[in-house]
Amino acid sequence: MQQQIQQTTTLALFCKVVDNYGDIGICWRFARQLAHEHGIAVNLWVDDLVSFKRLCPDVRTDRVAQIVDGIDVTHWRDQNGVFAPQEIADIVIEFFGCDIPPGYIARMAQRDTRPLWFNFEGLSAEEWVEGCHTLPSPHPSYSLTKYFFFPGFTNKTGGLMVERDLRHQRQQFLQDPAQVATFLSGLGVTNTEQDNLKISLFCYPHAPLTSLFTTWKTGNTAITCLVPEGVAREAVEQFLGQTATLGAHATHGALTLRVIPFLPQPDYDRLLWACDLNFVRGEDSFVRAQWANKPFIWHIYPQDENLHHIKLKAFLLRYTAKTAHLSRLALIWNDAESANNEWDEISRTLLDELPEITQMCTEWEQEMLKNGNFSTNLLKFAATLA
Ligand code: TRH
Repeated sequence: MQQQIQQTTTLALFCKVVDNYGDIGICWRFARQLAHEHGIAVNLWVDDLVSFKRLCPDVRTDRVAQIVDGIDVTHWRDQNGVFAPQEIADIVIEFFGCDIPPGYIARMAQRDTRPLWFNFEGLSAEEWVEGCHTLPSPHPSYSLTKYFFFPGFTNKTGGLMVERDLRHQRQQFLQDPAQVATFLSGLGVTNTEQDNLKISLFCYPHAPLTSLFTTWKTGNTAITCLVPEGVAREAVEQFLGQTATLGAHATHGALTLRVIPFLPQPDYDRLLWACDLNFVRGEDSFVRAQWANKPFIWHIYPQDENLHHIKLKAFLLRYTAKTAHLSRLALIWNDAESANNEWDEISRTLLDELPEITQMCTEWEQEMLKNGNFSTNLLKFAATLA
């Protein structure tokens, strides 16, 4: 027998941090939405509290169990454990196919009301996603079925994760120049620099940063580039001529580079909103840049045999139909195409085209909103199984 989705529903979300911040970044966002917008009692199991703390400073790294922002957080230390029936949630979600403890699965199979079980998959614009979205996978030995649930860019996928009041929050922030100025000056941006073209930079270390910095510093546009501490350290230090500690900054030619803190997630959104162009990476900052309604360049998470280039091209095909330069720069940035001495021209033209591209961002945002919100879509699908 299955259960109805309702306010008293409990949900366990299992997150293994494979690398960087995307895994916990996505799970934390998802957990908060389920709890705050849908009233679900969420238990987030995460194996790396140190990475978690970086984007959510309230997390205590020395606690096995804690409540953060109304969400039960459990430090997932190993695969052992015997679970009591009342510990098993109504809905169980494993992020990116992480293996949940065998004892937990065994107990899921013993519940009179079987939990609804989902695998939260990775984001891709490739066409095959639509065919795999919501497919069932029966467990080989227990009477349990797990369903694959994919985020995506079409209405035949789960859509993208977006908070109910995000647009409103963004509009309120941007309509209040004093708030934006206070936010930026809190990051060290001077009054004079507030009028510069503002760019946030979050990428993997292998991006062609030296070429980018050279173009910007020799160009005519005054730029302030904000880099969270620890990001692209080597190239940033080369430009600064000093250690890239918090607050370090230098101006060469038209470019000022500033090392800012790695921000809590809500402030990272504000950074994306406040900038004119955002360099983002991985999966979650990539999606947040789309909700920031500002032009962005995506540095995709690298995979063996350049599989990520297929993913990148699939996205660009959907996204950049109208802006050849944005697409070309993204391909060069990800080493999917060679610059052929055109780097300077392309990156400069891109700056000229920013107003036009910003218009396109608005159209894209509208299109993506039509697919609904990932969390709500997942719960709606769960209700069809209940
Ligand atoms: O950190 P990432 O490179 O994470 C990656 C990707 O998710 C990739 O797909 C995955 O396979 C790999 O991890 C294991 O990039 P991403 O996805 O943008 O995650 C960064 C998170 O950190 C995101 O939630 C935004 C957040 N963040 C802040 O909260 N503050 C900051 O200052 C910055 C720069 C990021």
